[in-house]
Amino acid sequence: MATDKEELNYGAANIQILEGLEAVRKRPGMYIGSTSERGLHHLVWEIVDNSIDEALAGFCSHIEVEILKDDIISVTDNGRGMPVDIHPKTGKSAVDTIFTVLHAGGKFDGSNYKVSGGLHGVGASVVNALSEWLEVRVRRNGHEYYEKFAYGKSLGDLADLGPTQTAETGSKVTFKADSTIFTETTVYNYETLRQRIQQLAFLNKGLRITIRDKRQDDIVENTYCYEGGVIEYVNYLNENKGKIHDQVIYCEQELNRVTVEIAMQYTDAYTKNIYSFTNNIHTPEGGTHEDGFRLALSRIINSYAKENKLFKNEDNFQQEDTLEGLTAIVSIKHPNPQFEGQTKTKLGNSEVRQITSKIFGEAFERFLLENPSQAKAILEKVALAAHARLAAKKAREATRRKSPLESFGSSKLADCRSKDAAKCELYLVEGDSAGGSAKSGRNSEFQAILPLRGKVLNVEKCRLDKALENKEILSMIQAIGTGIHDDFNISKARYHKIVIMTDADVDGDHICILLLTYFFRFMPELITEGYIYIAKPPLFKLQAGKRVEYAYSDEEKDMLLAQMGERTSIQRYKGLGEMDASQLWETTMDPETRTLTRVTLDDAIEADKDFAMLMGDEVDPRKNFIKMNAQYAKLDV
Ligand code: 28G
Repeated sequence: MATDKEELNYGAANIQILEGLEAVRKRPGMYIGSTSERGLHHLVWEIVDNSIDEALAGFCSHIEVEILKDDIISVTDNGRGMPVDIHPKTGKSAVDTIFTVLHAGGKFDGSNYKVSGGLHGVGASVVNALSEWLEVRVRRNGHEYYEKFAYGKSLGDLADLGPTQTAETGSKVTFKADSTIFTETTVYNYETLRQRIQQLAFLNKGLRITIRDKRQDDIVENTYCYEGGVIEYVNYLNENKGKIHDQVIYCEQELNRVTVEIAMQYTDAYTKNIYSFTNNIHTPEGGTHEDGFRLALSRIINSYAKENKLFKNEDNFQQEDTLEGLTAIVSIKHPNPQFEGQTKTKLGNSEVRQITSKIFGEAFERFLLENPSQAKAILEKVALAAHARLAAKKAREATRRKSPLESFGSSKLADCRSKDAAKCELYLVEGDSAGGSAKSGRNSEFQAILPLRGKVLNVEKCRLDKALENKEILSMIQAIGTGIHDDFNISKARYHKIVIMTDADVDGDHICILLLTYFFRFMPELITEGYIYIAKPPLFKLQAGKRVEYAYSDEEKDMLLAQMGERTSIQRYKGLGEMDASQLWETTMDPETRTLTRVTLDDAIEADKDFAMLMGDEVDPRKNFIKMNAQYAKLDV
């Protein structure tokens, strides 16, 4: 029995705890970034991160993530099981503390147990606070334990359900997101979860992770486990690319409590793909780990070239020469990472530059010495890149000299009247005929139209200097006004919305991917700053008497058809060109009624792989992709 005084203290502690989680419910965005679809998925990562930490501690080899009917998420791991012992002060179990105290078990408790952790890394209590209900089961000490919560509040102390049949240990968390918080959607996207889970499997070698979708009767699932970790990640990214050398270069080492793991391989592409991670978090803005890697890479290549007397005209390779065609994964684990930058995805810890540079530099130097033929191939690639750099510089200077105004004469741009970039929109339209409809249908105050003819140049397969000889690309650069590549300056953008508008068919998709490739390669900030959009033209027009409706998907068509009755006529739009100016305005361009999808860099890695597959030299996967999509297009009819 508790004394009165203890009762009082216990109550006080409880009130504080409630206040903590109330704060989360009041301002969820502060804890999980947003309450959009993205925030919803964030809940899953907060829970999965705890399982990953248990794996990093060396006690968990398998994690299972299930989406159950009603969009309930269940995460299971075979770790030691969350501790169940009672905390002497609060009188509560450790499980209870993990789920009801803000930041419990996180990086805030001074221990170094927690290494993993999403961008927000706020822990299980935040998920609990934002769930209609959450259930936890722990297997430990030969017993199973259970506790349930609603809106973050315990519905009863941790219960001992008695002995288990097997000696297996682990944790299982099941929760349903609170739909009054996640008002946009509570529906999980399998592909989003699958991609990140595959990435987590690549980043944590040997860890097996399963994702299973049980929302439909036919269950969908994927299991990932990579013994080679980041080496297999590089193999996967380079699958459809021409390799300059066979072996993926690899190092893994710990120094001053920082673990550095790097895998890299050169391809015959002209672009670089360096993906860096800190504690499994993607750091697209780079930081000291990436800097250290790049520094060591160019330092070692230059000293190798010097020692082997490989320099001809040049006396030095620049860093960018050593990056051309490179695919690299830089993954570090740090007990106390400092994130900086616009989106807090840039690693700031200064000591990491040295550590990464030293670990990678030694390994890479050794690789070059031990593998002379692969070293030769790499050095030749770098030398070629250096020569191309000079040619590209000349070409770039040529575009810069032309101001947008003097070159509009040759381009087909129909500009808008407003000069307020924040209000202006540029529509990139497939084909002259759709371009014509768009020009007559638009609101010319703030909407500009640039018709693009034919297939936009494939930038994956050429260097910058070639890309700049392409008329379509030139008129796009000139219209947008930012310059490109190293000369890029977002503040010069003449439009804050750039909308890709192509036919809803395979060719249209292809042109859209080509344009995205182009932006991804040469103007990535336009994507990261959220300037790039994809327009969604309707697939069907339904008419019953005077009532006209547009459907943007098959489901929508079926729904409308059921509403409008038997005698509805259906027109399937095969292309934008079939719409007249007013239809195009109403369905695809009118800010009041249109649907635009904002392009994000979130899936840049996936997208880049798709690009490589679509554009690369290996024809078969490309054919398959197009066939697959052609099939979908057929099924749509
Ligand atoms: C299923 C979904 C999510 C987890 C564990 C295991 C331990 C633990 C979790 O400890 C944190 C640890 C000591 C300060 C640790 C068990 C040590 C011994 C654990 C999970 C922080 C709490 N035995 N498994 N937490 N302490 N799985 N999966 O949440 O240092 S959380």
